[in-house]
Amino acid sequence: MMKTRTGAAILAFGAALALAACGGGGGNNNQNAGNNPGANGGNKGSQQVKQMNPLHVAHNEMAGHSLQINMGQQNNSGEAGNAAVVDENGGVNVTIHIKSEPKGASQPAHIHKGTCTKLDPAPWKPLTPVIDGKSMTHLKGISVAELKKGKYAINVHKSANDLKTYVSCGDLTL
Ligand SMILES: [Cu+2]
Repeated sequence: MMKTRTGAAILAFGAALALAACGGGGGNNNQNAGNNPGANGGNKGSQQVKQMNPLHVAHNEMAGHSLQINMGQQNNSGEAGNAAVVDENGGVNVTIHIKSEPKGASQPAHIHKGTCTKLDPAPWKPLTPVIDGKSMTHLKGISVAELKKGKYAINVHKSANDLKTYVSCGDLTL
């Protein structure tokens, strides 16, 4: 019973994050609509079903269909926050929320191999640049299970012109 509740709480947290991110602004909504028309309604429905169904909750807990990630500031940027990676439609949705991003900035973000303390400098997968502290990306053909088998980190760079300066990073696995 305890385990089921924990799973449900994590799922609910993920869903809340996703909903908060989707409702964050016209830009995000437009992006979603462009990539996958009508997907929003379907996603909400299926997430609700998963929360209600104990079998799905138990499955989520065992297979680990989502990762919650702490994003830590780097180089005194103050840009700390969190990120989530959630299995969705044959891929993963990656959402990033960081605070204290400079106004008007568009900061490149990627998944890199390695860890925040020992990062492969070559980006492994590009993510949507972080603007107003937010980024949402759907990556096809990747699963949370696959990510958990390796070492990966999400990092955010100061700007397209200053990729060498990292401002935020979070390890996908501990
Ligand atoms: Cu990067």
